[in-house]
Amino acid sequence: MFDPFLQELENGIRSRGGEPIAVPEGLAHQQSTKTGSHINSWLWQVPGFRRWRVTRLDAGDSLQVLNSVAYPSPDHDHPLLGIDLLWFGARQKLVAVLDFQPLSQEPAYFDRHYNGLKALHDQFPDLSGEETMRSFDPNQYFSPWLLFCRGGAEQAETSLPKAFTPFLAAYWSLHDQAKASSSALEPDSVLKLQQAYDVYSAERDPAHGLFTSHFGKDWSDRFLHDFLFPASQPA
Ligand code: BLA
Repeated sequence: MFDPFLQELENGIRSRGGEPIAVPEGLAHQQSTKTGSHINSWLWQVPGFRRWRVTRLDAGDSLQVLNSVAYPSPDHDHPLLGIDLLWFGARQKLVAVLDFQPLSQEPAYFDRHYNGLKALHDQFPDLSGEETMRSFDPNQYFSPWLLFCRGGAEQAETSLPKAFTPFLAAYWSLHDQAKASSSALEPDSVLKLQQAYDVYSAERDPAHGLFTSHFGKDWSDRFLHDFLFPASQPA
């Protein structure tokens, strides 16, 4: 379902000099003996970034996922790239979240980094519904201009493909601007905030139950703490 987006993401990463690097042992691929679903993950070394991870889950008609997070190098304080796309085929249900995930909720931070995303938020009202968050706090590591849609086939097949390319382009453009200007936050603070994102996300991520049901608790715990959010520690 999301493979064209996965390809586009990968093409962008490669065109910026990104190289695949090793995923911790046993976490790059897993197949469920129960459901036959499989999950693949990639790590990229990309100039200007500390870490860039990508995951694809294929559980057939029940669920397709594309998930990615990019952590800029600590010498730049711009937001993380956050992508979470879910398609529940049997129910024809889309959950799409695309955001520049902020390190701070200060107005000055938003003024510096959000012109690109604000424009997309206005341009794609179909993906910019005021959806309620059930597990996350919208005021922590999410921006007021995130593209967040709980929709159906129409949004999945029409709105999302139209928005995905400009969303990535806006993030690359933000990244280029950030590299060309000086960071307002010190590298130490940027790193601490990115690590706090991992701790927070590992606690709240609604995916853990889903992973456990497909791939068992031991593998899912390791995947969560060693791959998805490495600065988090097992409870
Ligand atoms: C919601 N994300 C969800 C849900 C699942 C996943 C199962 C609940 C679906 C629903 O609300 O109906 C799935 N999340 C995953 C998977 C992975 C994952 C499979 O991390 C890992 C491979 N989530 C992110 C990122 C963002 C994000 C980077 O991982 C930011 C763009 C957002 N996901 C996000 C939000 C929700 C969500 C905002 C709704 C959660 C809520 O209602 O609080």
